[in-house]
Amino acid sequence: MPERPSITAFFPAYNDAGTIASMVIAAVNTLEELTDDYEVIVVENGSTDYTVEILESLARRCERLRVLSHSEPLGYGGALRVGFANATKDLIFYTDGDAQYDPHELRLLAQALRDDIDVVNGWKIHRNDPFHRIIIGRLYHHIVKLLFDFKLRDVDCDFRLIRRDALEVIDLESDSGTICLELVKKMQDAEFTFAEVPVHHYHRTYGKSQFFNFPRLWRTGVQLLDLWWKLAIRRSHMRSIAQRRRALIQKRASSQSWP
Ligand SMILES: Nc1nc2c(ncn2[C@@H]2O[C@H](COP(=O)(O)OP(=O)(O)O)[C@@H](O)[C@H]2O)c(=O)[nH]1
Ligand SMILES: [Mg+2]
Repeated sequence: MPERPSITAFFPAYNDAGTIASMVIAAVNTLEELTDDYEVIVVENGSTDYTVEILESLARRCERLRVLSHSEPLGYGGALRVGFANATKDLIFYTDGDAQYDPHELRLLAQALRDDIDVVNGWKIHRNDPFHRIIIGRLYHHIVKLLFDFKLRDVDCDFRLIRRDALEVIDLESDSGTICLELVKKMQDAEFTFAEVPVHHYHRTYGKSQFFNFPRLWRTGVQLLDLWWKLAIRRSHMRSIAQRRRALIQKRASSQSWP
């Protein structure tokens, strides 16, 4: 891997008009410090505020920005899958378009990416969400840790830097927020190495959470059990992971630029 690897930064955005412009600009400024070869992608679908207008205006001014607008509902998982599929650089960084994380802290992720690390995952120093959400979030954390045997400190932290070749070893299927569990579980099962760095988490200053309402909580519970059945019990994903991981190890070993 070159000393300054190329980076794709992407954000899922749904009704994030109040935050998405600053996210893109903060990402561009940080990427310019870290690499000469980067792109920024925003995956938007069906926003009813002025997100699309802001993004179109930004894209006219910033040639490195690609806006992928979809009219069909993607869901959070669908939006992440579109971002991953369209990323073209060696490293992929993503975080949410609602500015609850700060793209400047991509620097911290990049510093922690040693040659033997495949994923650098943030962990929230202090979660800035409403009190009831913090309590339910803690409960969720312990339940999923037990169900999926997660080694990571904060699986739910959507602030990650991932090597694209490692990501290509796994297939992601989730359409909803459970995609984070699927991503981390499959990367863990593929024996990729993780580093973890503390990152700040901020109050949502604009719009409202797509996840946190009670019908959704129920649906998330059902999706969680479905994922647990597939990934922790049936484990049919392991066959393709093992084959593709072997191929990746060979590819990395034969690649001259790989240390
Ligand atoms: N494109 C797209 N983005 C989404 C969708 N659902 C959520 N997002 C974005 O993903 C980010 C995280 O969603 P949010 O509702 O804040 O989740 P929370 O942080 O867990 O409360 C936000 O920036 C949302 O705009 C979706 O269906 N499509
Ligand atoms: Mg949020």
